[in-house]
Amino acid sequence: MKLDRIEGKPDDKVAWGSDIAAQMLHRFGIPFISLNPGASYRGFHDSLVNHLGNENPGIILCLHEDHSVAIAHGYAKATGEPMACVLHSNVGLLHGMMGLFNAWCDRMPMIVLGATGPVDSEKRRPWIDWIHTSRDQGAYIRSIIKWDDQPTSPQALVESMTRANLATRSAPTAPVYICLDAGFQESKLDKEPEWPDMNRFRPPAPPRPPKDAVDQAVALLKNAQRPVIMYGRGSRNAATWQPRIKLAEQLGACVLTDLKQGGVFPSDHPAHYVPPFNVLTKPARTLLTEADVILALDWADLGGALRQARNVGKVSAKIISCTLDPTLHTGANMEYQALPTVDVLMATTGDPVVAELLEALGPGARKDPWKAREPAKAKGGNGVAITMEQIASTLRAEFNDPDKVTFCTLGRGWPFDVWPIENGMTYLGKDGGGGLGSGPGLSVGAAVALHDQGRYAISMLGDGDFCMGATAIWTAAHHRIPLLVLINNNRSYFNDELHQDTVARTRGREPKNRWIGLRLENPAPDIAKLAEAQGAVGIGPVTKAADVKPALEKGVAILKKGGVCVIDFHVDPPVERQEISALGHRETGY
Ligand SMILES: Cc1ncc(C[n+]2csc(CCOP(=O)(O)OP(=O)(O)O)c2C)c(N)n1
Ligand SMILES: [Mg+2]
Repeated sequence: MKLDRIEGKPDDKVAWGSDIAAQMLHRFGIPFISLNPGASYRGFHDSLVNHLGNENPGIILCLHEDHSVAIAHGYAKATGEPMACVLHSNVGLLHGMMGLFNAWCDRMPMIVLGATGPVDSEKRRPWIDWIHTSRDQGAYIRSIIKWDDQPTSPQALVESMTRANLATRSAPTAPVYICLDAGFQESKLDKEPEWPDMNRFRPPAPPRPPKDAVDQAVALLKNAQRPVIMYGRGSRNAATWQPRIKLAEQLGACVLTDLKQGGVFPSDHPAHYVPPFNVLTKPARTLLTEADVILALDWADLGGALRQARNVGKVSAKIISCTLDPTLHTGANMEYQALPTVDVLMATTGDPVVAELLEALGPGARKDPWKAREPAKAKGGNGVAITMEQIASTLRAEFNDPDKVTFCTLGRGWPFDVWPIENGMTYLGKDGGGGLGSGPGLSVGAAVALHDQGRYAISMLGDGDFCMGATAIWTAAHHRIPLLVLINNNRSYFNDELHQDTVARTRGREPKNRWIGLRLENPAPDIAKLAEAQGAVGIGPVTKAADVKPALEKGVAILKKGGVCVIDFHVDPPVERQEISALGHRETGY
């Protein structure tokens, strides 16, 4: 990875208001700051470059603010740590809002710097400074961040940023926003502020669950004949991986995991009942109706999962759940999801509960899961058309060390039977907020985190998602961030074809028209050329099964050499997806 180098030596004297903000990021150990420039923070920009020397944090330049946020988001998904990003005045903030919404729903930490003003109207340049000044800029985003502030003095800025750093890193993590007055940024300081001792402002560990709740949970789990563990949000850290396996094996539990979160359990383990899902598959729903105890560990939508299960039968299990999420809930958005029925509720995150339960259960023999996992359905291709299975198996064969591959994000239809989740870094999860166009930025952000970890950053994205966020690839090319992006190109906003099919059938109208206003054809956007235009290597369109291997060989070689490559695969949706109809949607309750 390459950051731009400054001429001359940085001026390490803290002399201007904005130097304080740059210093604070440096003292928090923030390695990178993604941005698209703007005059509202020209003072702060100068502090990053000429005071800090464009190091720690180093600037990652983006072509769109949505990408600045998505990159910070992807970085947090890979590391659990915040990056910083800057959003210029109200306009950059408005562009970055969708990315922020995704990060908010995904409960990912990041420090967002913004700017407004000058608040003192005497200092405003005509027109432009006036339109880019808001009375309460944080109000634009207050419903999708954890905390915000607009401090007005040097010492207040120090305290405000210290609080922001603590808030974003404390569970439940989420973005925070500090708005810097343009006038204050450019004011000369009389003296340096008092700097905090960062050892004395460290985020607390998530709470241990209370003993009586653990006792109740253990009593239920010890007597359970048919326990199901729903592993939701969890750390990528290797130290939490093994305990999750141990708990499932000791209980003889069946395990479910959610595609929306990063991988938290080996998807090829005998206890992992069905492949990770977005919406509960029918066998998963049936499993929940058969369970006698359900242990849900920070599952993002337990209420929704139980509702889906109730579509196929009664859920009579006792339910144990842990989450800190309600501490973020306001009435503004409904990302808090349906209210689940819970018998034992613990206010903490999943990993401490796993540790505490293992300790309370004591040593125990490994048991087989009470129900054998669903066998993977054989999906042979016809040898001509490209399938996801072929892409996954051919890609895997290109690596001697496939456990070193990280899928930054995966679109629909990834065959986990061909390439399973085998460690906490195999798969980083989805966008969190369902905001399209985030895939390229998330991938670049994760690749930033992975570039010096000896891991390979690969993504599989939809054509619609890629086209919306394509210019994020320029950032990877410019900063030499190694990344391989594979496009599952069905030349359509296919997800919506299913919706239009559903509506037409429900209304007794013509489902054959479902593609109108949705297909990306005549011409299909040339994704390889889009990638080439960003300075990456673009391959494709690859339209035949026979061309998959050479394309992947080339793409992986570029990745291994530290390059950026995008391969456009024309993959038709699998038959079962093409034929899904109103019935398919209604079955899942969607
Ligand atoms: C910002 C935004 N705009 C529109 C949508 C609605 N939407 C959800 S999925 C989807 C189609 C995505 O297309 P693609 O990435 O090609 O995936 P496919 O469904 O074809 O597999 C659309 C348009 C959205 N979620 N977010
Ligand atoms: Mg598509």
